[in-house]
Amino acid sequence: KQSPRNGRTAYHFQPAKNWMNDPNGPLYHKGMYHMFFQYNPHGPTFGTGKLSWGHSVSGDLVNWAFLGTALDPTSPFDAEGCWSGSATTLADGRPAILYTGRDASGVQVQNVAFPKNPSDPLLREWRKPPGCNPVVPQPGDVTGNNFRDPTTAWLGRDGLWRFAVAAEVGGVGSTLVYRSKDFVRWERGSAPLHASPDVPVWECPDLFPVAERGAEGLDTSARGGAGVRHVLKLSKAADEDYYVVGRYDDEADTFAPVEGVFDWRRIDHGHLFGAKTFFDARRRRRVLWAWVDETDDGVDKGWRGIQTFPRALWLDADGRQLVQWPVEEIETLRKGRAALAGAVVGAGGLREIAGVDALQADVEVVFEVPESLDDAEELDPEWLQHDPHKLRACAEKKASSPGPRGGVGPFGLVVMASGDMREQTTVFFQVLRHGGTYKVLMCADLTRSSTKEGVHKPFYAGFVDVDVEKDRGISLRTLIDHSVVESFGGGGRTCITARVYPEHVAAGGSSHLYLFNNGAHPVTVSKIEAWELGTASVNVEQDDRADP
Ligand code: DQQ
Repeated sequence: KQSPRNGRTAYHFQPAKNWMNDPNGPLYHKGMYHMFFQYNPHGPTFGTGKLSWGHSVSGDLVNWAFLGTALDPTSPFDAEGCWSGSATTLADGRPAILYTGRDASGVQVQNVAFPKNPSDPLLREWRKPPGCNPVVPQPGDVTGNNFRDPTTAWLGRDGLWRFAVAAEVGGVGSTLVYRSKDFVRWERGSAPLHASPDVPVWECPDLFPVAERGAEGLDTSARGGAGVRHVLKLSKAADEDYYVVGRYDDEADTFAPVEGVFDWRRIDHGHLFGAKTFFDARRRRRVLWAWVDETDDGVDKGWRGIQTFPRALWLDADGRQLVQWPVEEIETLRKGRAALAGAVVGAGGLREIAGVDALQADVEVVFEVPESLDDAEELDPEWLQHDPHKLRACAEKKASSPGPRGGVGPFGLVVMASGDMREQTTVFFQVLRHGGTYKVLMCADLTRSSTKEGVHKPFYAGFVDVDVEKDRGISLRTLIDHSVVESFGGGGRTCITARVYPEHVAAGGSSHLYLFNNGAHPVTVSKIEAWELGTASVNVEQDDRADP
């Protein structure tokens, strides 16, 4: 039984205490992974936003050592906060940071910082050259003081560096590009990389290349052209993270979606924010981090904010959507393994997966849908609007009435369930008929995740781009870690990240993990592997380590 960890996770990145939000400047440098993050060293709230950059290093993306803060709001050009930004490896191998400062009067500007001692592999100290900061003051046509979050820079064929930054220009949410020869003097590109008249404020942009075939990552400066596409990712203020796949032309600094329109797709159908990727040169991977905020009622537990478990990501064979998957280093944490041989879960069935600690687990399952899909329910066209409230109504209808009903699904996992099942979080699929074909809906139903009041208990849903008539197997991988449940459906095409705060867990009660099937027909589970995961060493405070 786990001692109450106050919801703290065992293997997700989080500081030992205090407030954390966006990931900043993730970087692989001289054999070490660096993670910087928006950090309030003084307490567990965003407060006035006068944030620093926390800094941790790791050899494996799993275990992390906190090095303190790399940037603090101590200069005129960041006195009100060192806000989000990115790291770039320059031509001579030295890293550089570009970040947003809120200057002494709260105006957002862009600054540069370099390692104080470039030969220190831990990059412990950074200097912000006063002579040149801000390298990009706020332009006159920016409105709403929305001018922030510079990306990792990339080199164009003309030998000039470029970075992108989110800006509200005349009320229009835009992605601007700046160019420089020396990384200090920057010129604004003539036209924005993208502009959304209907969205005034975007944040945390990311622009990165992806190979059209295979899962290997590309360096951020990889040229567009045959075999390479680019992803433009943006966080919509007070909303979610979106991306679109397109073609970036470094000649004209233009980005054109492959589908001709900005058909924004969600990075994750649960809730995360400020996602940022980096190129992991060691394993030639594109790796994504994203902030996952607390969704409890703000209770003071001394800390707030975790990051997703790092995800490798690549382009799906359809050339339009991303596939995300926990980096393989997670396997170093695998302890006890429970394997249920191919199980059949009958209509209305519930089968416990015993033998692993249900609070720190990694579960991989393949559900084979029944031969006949005749009973699949009709998809309500309103659901296509991805209206979570409609979808939630659907789930509540389903989840509340016991026993099997018509339909193919819902079938999936019950996680973090109390012994009496009064608390439970379900992650499931529902096969729905839609105009002569079938769509697969993936859901995470948190409506009964906790008996605690004041805790957000949403219902998340997204469609999974799989063709069940061609391949009856639908895969689900779920990482469980005390107060977070990260699910990857359809091999990682559809992800749902959810925070849960069950009282039975807080009280140190035992938690259970089940397969379930509330459809009308038995479902065969052709693969089920569940591992208990150990506790990683994540930013453990020295005094903690002193404990016996
Ligand atoms: N958080 C940072 C900003 C960014 C926002 C400040 C997104 O730079 O736009 O902590 O969460």
